[in-house]
Amino acid sequence: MAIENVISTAIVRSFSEKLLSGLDLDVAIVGGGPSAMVAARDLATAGIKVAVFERKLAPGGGTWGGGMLFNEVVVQDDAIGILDDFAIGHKEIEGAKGYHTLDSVEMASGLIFGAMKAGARIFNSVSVEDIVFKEGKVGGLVINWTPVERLGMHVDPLTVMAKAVLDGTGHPSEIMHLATEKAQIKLDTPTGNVLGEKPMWVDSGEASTVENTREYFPGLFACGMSANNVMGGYRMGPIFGGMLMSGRKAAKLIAAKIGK
Ligand code: 48H
Repeated sequence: MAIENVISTAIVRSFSEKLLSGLDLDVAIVGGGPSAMVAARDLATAGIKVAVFERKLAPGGGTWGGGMLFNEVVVQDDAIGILDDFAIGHKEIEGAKGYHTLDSVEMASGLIFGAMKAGARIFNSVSVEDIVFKEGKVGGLVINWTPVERLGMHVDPLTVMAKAVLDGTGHPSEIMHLATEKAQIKLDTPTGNVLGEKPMWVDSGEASTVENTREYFPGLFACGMSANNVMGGYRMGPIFGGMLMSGRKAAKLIAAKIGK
């Protein structure tokens, strides 16, 4: 076989195997931001079959850009253990004990690498356009290539079945909106709907991100900014400890729910 064919055949075969093994999951995570990456790593470490579906070419969500494109972020003491689990470096801020700066590119790449090395699969350039809602239960995701979505091409999607779905889509809580608007699901919130994110209040937002990380409908969980948006928490800017701790909490809750 010509080397040109060897390369193409190997890629098609290898990707097909990966995709086939990703069609039936324990946990399907939507979005590859920092909270999702921690959840993916922890779930995979616990032997749970998990895959992340990320719309963009590069997973990592809002991590890369730091604060206003200064590629540094801040993480507080409570979440330093999670950075250490991923071997991501950090240094304490002079005069602000308990708060650390770190390079946002190291954080994004470290989270992605750590999740993959633990055994999580990441499907990039894949957009989740719908959920599977069968006999009153959330059963999985409906996926398509992002370029198909962006170009508005009339191409039917594929489905991924999962015991649990984690909405890690960040500020827009896309999966929760699909759930309420298309499946008419009543979420476990005061109104049954997404309450909507509030303005900036750093310490409140950090705490509520973790608090709001939970199951909102049987089999449907939210983490990170998505969880905060669902429950009307405050935003917090470029501090990421809450996101990391939210991912860890989501993994614990989901593992307990699916009995692993
Ligand atoms: C596939 C999708 C879809 C879809 C969205 O926003 P993220 O970085 O996620 P979090 O919640 O872990 O982190 C939030 C943090 O980055 C942030 O924005 C902070 C701290 N803001 C504070 C403030 O004050 O503004 O990533 C979400 C990811 C992105 O990569 C999207 O592309 C992806 O989800 N995504 N992927 N299918 N339907 N929707």
